[in-house]
Amino acid sequence: MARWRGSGSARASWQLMTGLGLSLAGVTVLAGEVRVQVLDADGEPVEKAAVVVRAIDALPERPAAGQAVIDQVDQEFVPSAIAVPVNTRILFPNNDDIRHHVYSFSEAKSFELSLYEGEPPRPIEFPNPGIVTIGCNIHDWMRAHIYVVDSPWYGLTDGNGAWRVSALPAGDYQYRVEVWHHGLAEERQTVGQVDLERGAAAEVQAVVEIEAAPVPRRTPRPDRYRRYP
Ligand SMILES: [Cu+2]
Repeated sequence: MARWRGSGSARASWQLMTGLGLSLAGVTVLAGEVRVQVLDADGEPVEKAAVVVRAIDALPERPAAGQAVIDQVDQEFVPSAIAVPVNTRILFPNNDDIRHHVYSFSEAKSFELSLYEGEPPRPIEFPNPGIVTIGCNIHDWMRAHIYVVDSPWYGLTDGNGAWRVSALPAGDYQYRVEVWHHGLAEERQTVGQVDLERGAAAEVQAVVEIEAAPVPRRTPRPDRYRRYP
């Protein structure tokens, strides 16, 4: 789990581990694989960062849109982070016995699902790449991040800050590796460029400086909520 740094930091930055800033630790015999580890400035793994890999100088491949669900359970969003392709439709069911009011003011997608229980009236479509932060208007601590990506190769880091993609097209391609995280000043940071020859694998270790989770933007009415432990 990443240790969040204190809030108020004006900027975030990334740095690369070796050479020209890129830790290209070894090219081995595995085919079309890129392994990425994301660490914070203290060397702690960053969990639930989105990693996006793009082929440079190749026709852009569009990821297939799908459907996803972000549940509301015990007054929390489950999962609290998700990476989805552009144009994915996400349903926000409420499994609590109280009403939630789900909203986003994010540039990539702004929407509002007014107070409801059970199934919301409709899924929400996410046509623009970027990071969408959702909250609940009633329970201010509820927070989730939707990473809407425009590449077919993406995922979230695990508890060790690690993620890998092993199905990259064979060939003499260059790939760009990006880390997306809501705590980064720029939200998306290029952390490496990988020359991936046929039958090759590469490792990228990215150190990113991340800010604390955003301060809640609205204050809940005290009579309307009980603080979730
Ligand atoms: Cu709520």
